Amino acid sequence: MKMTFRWYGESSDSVTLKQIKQIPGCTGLMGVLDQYAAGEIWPKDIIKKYVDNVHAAGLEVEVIESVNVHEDIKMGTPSRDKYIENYITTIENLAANGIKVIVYNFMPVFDWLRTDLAHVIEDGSNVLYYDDNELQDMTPLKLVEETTKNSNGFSLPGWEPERLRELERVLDVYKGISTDKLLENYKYFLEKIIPTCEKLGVRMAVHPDDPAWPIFGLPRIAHKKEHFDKIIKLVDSPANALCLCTGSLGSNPDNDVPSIIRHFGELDRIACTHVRNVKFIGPKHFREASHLSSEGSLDMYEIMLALYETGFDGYIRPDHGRMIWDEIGRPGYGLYDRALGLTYLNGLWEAIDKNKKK
Ligand code: DNO
Repeated sequence: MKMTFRWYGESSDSVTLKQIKQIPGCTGLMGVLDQYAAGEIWPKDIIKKYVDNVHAAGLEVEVIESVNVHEDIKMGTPSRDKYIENYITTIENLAANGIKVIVYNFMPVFDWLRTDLAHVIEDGSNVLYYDDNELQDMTPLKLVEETTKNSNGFSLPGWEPERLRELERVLDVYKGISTDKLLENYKYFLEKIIPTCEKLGVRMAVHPDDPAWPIFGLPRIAHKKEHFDKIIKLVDSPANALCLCTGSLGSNPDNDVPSIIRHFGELDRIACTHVRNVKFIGPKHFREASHLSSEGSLDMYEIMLALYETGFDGYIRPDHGRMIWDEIGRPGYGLYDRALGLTYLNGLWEAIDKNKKK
């Protein structure tokens, strides 16, 4: 496996490449270029600049995240073909710069979603937090406003203002779209893009719905094992793979995360993983936690063991740290707690590896 760290780019991240390089055992990035709205082509030369910059810092970048899928593709409107063409061009431009895995999602309208971005916990740090009861009292627009207001001035993935301008119209269209229809639109998209991925040696890695249930009455099709069984068959190719996010799936205690890893790991359909912990508070109610098993509800040892025992040789990154030591940064994406998480995951891996080789 390769241990990596998410980085948004020089002008969009409070964390520097030099800092990332100094985290022991971190060899590369899962990169993001957050200046492009869904549907836009990511230009080859801009990607090259980003990649060259990362290489100059002594790090690899073989994974790019949040290449967002235009809403028209998800809704299956006639204009989707134009956006699929653009998406294919972006895949080609990324591949030309050495990218091997592209993380995306097929969640209608929203990417990940929380009701509080800075929930203070017992140790005085703050974390991302979700309470479904609070969501019931909010309109989607209100939630977007709150989220944007509380993001410390950083853009959040999936919350690009360009995408949200059309929020009300889009929410209305989704009222007529069932989960079956969404899956059909998903298949249409994959059938068009996967041949290019196969040709270029790129794997598409779908990120699970976060949290792992439907919100605002929108159709959601990627939050349990059965869903991913369907998704990998929409186009049965190694290029149609998963970004297994333990915290997203793990937000629903019915999801047995280690066993889901074993299932898709054995099928060799996990291209990369986001490994983080969450703490259940009640039904559809959780907060995030440090990565340590005992601080949350997920067993990180069992998670790493499942990856190890299924021969996982993809990319791992820690995710959504607490804000500790008075750091100010993008919610969930400060340096300190994610660096602690990364070293802990490396420690688990080393212990498992040494034990197996005894
Ligand atoms: C959230 C991230 C997601 C992920 C996208 C991929 O913290 O894991 O924003 O990158 O869903 O499209």
